[in-house]
Amino acid sequence: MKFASLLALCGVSCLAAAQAITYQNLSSTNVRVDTGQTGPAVEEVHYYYDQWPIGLAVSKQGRIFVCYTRGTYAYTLGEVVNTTAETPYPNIAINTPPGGLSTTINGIPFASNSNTTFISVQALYVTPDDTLWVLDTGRPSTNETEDLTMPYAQLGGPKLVAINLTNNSVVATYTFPASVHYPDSYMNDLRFDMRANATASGKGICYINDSSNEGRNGFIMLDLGTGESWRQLTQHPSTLRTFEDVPSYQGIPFYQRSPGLPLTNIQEGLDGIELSLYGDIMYYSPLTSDYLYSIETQYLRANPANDVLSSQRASNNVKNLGQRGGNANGFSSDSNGAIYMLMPEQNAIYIYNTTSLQAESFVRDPRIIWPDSSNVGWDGYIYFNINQLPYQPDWNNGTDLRQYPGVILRAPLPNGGTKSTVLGPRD
Ligand SMILES: *[C@@H]1O[C@H](CO)[C@@H](O)[C@H](O)[C@H]1NC(C)=O
Ligand SMILES: *[C@@H]1O[C@H](CO)[C@@H](O)[C@H](O)[C@H]1NC(C)=O
Ligand SMILES: *[C@@H]1O[C@H](CO)[C@@H](O)[C@H](O)[C@H]1NC(C)=O
Ligand SMILES: *[C@@H]1O[C@H](CO)[C@@H](O)[C@H](O)[C@H]1NC(C)=O
Ligand SMILES: *[C@@H]1O[C@H](CO)[C@@H](O)[C@H](O)[C@H]1NC(C)=O
Ligand SMILES: *[C@@H]1O[C@H](CO)[C@@H](O)[C@H](O)[C@H]1NC(C)=O
Ligand SMILES: *[C@@H]1O[C@H](CO)[C@@H](O)[C@H](O)[C@H]1NC(C)=O
Ligand SMILES: *[C@@H]1O[C@H](CO)[C@@H](O)[C@H](O)[C@H]1NC(C)=O
Ligand SMILES: *[C@@H]1O[C@H](CO)[C@@H](O)[C@H](O)[C@H]1NC(C)=O
Ligand SMILES: *[C@H]1O[C@H](CO)[C@@H](O)[C@H](O)[C@@H]1NC(C)=O
Repeated sequence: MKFASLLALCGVSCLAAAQAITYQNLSSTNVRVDTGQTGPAVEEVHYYYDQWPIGLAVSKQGRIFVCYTRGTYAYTLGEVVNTTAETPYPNIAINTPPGGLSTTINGIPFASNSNTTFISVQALYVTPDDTLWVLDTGRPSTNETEDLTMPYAQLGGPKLVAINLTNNSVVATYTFPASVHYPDSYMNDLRFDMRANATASGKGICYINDSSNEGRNGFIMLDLGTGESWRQLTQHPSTLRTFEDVPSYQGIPFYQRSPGLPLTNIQEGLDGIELSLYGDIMYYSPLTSDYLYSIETQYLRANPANDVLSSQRASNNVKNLGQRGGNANGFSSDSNGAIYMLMPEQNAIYIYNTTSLQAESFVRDPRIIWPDSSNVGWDGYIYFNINQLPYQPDWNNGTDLRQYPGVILRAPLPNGGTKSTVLGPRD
């Protein structure tokens, strides 16, 4: 029926209905639309044009340090110098392992064993005393665009390095024995409890997530006083990837397509880790799980070398806190004890509220295309990297679908939250 004859048939009421059709585009429709935004305004802080970032940390003075996993990048640890550029930190020499990033022993590729230079830095953290902690996986890829061949680590390569930000010099280096860091381990991030009573040595403890996509996930603990390290919850189901998980990013179901390999799924295990305000509880989850877990840190701090039942006890004390509403990639916390969880499927950051025992939406924004690594600054903002990881060539059959620039975003924390200094030391 033509419109004119329809009008003749039903008169004014049909005309009103016809005029109510407003759909032309999203800005002119009168139908309810998902704006993609929730929570406080998100600000763009820095743009990456040269290298895709992974980790970041913000110092007490507001200096921003960033790192990049690498194969061919010129440097792996950098400092933001202006809105569009970073420079090697503290200098290019320490970013340049002698003899290259990797080598070949009896025909098998191995990563550099240099314990004095940075090979491939995955994560950064600034403790309340304004020390920058640098976590080097010691496992470079051979080429950023084709990172299938990740050589095994050698003793010395995987390390934790402390840099005093006042004079920009290395003040401590910790390496890991083969019984703790397996050749196929992949250390991902770190959190600290520097209080004197955290360990017998009195110098504090570092908790590290081993997210290796090659299998043996779990926690690595390092006593900063003795340099001793140990593992807990290795291959506990709560640290393992979800079998054949298919997340959705930007509304598209995601399968991993690695060049030369059969279609698969994301393989990384244990991912988000964060301490409660007073350091007594560790919250954690694998990358491809919707479940949040926790364990009292006393069970992680127990060194199996001194207590044969410690692994059993840790395993027996894992708590399943239920689902949170999606996969999560990396956690942070603030002075109110809120646990921030980066949510790559939702383009969002959620909070696990330890009082209401529920996940809550904090911020959501269409620019949050794979939030990766967040840090809370002394200025009351949460800073986070956007690196478009699901678009990297290694997950897209060799095609790089990322679009420069990468970006650092920030959002103001709720309820006056800021950097927590409870777990000290303070200066
Ligand atoms: C979308 O709708 C707005 C408001 O009616 C209008 O100003 C704009 O020109 C439209 N855009 C397109 C591409 O049609
Ligand atoms: C940012 O710093 C880089 C490197 O030092 C420099 O080349 C560039 O001109 C600077 N850009 C601005 C806008 O200041
Ligand atoms: C890295 O791999 C890509 C894709 O195979 C290739 O085009 C490029 O030349 C390689 N770069 C280096 C520095 O080897
Ligand atoms: C960092 O170095 C400065 C200057 O040497 C010193 O005053 C400060 O105590 C050091 N910070 C720490 C945490 O050791
Ligand atoms: C930097 O400060 C640390 C800690 O105070 C000190 O041990 C180190 O010698 C200083 N390094 C330089 C190059 O001044
Ligand atoms: C670094 O390697 C050298 C030479 O092998 C060794 O003497 C030193 O103890 C190592 N340092 C650490 C922190 O592992
Ligand atoms: C360390 O002491 C604080 C109080 O100062 C206490 O709350 C905390 O539980 C203690 N930590 C350990 C591991 O005993
Ligand atoms: C990757 O590309 C190759 C060459 O086009 C193709 O044969 C293969 O099926 C693709 N792999 C996947 C997992 O899509
Ligand atoms: C957590 O929930 C409690 C109780 O519902 C509420 O008072 C508090 O503000 C919430 N905290 C955050 C950080 O949202
Ligand atoms: C540990 O592991 C993942 C990588 O798989 C990082 O992206 C996370 O940020 C993480 N760290 C924390 C502190 O949650």
